[in-house]
Amino acid sequence: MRTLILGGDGFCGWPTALHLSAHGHDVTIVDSLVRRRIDDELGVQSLTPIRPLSERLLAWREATEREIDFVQCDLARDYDRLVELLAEKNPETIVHFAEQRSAPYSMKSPRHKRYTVDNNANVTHNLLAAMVQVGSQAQLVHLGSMGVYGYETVPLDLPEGYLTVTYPDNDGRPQTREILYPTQPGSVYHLTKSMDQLMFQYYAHNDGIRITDLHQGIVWGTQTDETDRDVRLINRFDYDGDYGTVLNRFLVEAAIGYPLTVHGSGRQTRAFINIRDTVRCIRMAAESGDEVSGRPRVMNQMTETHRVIDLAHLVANTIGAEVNMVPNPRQEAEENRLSVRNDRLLNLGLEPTLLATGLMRESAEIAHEYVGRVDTNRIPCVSYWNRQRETAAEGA
Ligand code: NAD
Ligand code: USQ
Repeated sequence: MRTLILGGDGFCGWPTALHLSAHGHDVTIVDSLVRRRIDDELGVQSLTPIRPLSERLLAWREATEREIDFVQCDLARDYDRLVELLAEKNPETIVHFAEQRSAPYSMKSPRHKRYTVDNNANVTHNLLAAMVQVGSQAQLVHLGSMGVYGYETVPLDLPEGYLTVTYPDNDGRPQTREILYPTQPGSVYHLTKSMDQLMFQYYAHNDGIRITDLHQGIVWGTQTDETDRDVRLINRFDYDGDYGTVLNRFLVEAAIGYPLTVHGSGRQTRAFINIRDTVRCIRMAAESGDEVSGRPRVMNQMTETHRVIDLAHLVANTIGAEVNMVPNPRQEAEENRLSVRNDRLLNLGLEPTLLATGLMRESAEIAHEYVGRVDTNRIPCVSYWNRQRETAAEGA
């Protein structure tokens, strides 16, 4: 299968590129390398020493005799290059990871909000328009977010993308239809994922583009079977206040004896998935294809839900750490319940890697190994959802 991986130098994209290559896909990575520049902007580095992409690709060739091609392209800006690329490679699958993915980064300032919308909306729309322009028959597999559903407590298991609603027509007869589950984004980043959904709905309906939107939970862990093969293939591990996600941050905090940073009450419940399951799910999505149905296939890509405070206690009990309740920089519900359907990936063969399986220790060991690379000044989350409003109010 000819497969393009957009955003293939990132945390999810790199191990996915290797996993698909190992399973016989003919992979091309397309990436602007903007994420490495954002590390420079923020003055942070991955906990793990990630190598330049050229070195990563050489290491993969040496380890497997398999080639992965790389094209550097800003997909939000260089539309003509994207069209050329689709025509030249004629991919059967396009996996789309190429977005600014941090909620805190998206809330840092008006510039960061505007960059996130500009980048994410343009990459997705450029891709869809280019696929139509070249008559691409590829299946587009996009990485969306569980967060588009919002984190209100609702008395149902979150369905996979669509909600069946019943309403009375003008004659009072009950009618039923399926609608996209109403979005309730909790950050500008999550807002862009909600916008993506509408673009997918439109292009699937109007142009018959085949789309699978994977609503993914928070990814934890770092290594996969493929990235483990050579130290030069090591995956990114973000721990800083902008890009570090909660469980990976707790593991690094525990490794350096930094009190675990639980935001607010800690009673926020979120969905999680291990990076090893991420790469498998994407392969299952790519290889199961999708009928041209005129609407996107949505699958919830998560394996378990946890409250933040329970994760903190789990890390404290397993690895040893102090738990600190810090003021919540975000505007989010103090508490929510969350229950999610994930039948579609289970039916495709997903065997969930749960926290209970002990893999947390593997991540903790990596955190220990690279502890010398941690900059503790970069741990606090200093992106405030409402700081500007508060500052304006204080000044008024
Ligand atoms: P990441 O920041 O590590 O990787 C994103 C990659 O996309 C980077 O290599 C970056 O350089 C590239 N990119 C961004 N804008 C681009 C552009 N305009 N042109 C070309 N390349 C561009 O992020 P990640 O953690 O790997 O996330 C990948 C996708 O998965 C994102 O869309 C994210 O929303 C989704 N996702 C991630 C998580 C998670 O916990 N990491 C959870 C759910 C969903
Ligand atoms: N949190 C803490 N302490 C921390 C960091 C986070 O208590 O040190 C809390 C947050 O306040 C939030 C929860 O943990 O309640 C999750 O935060 P997160 O940073 O781990 O995850 P989030 O911002 O939701 O974003 C991440 C990815 C994003 C993806 C999303 C999936 O960065 O790309 O879309 O997870 S989901 O959350 O399901 O929408």
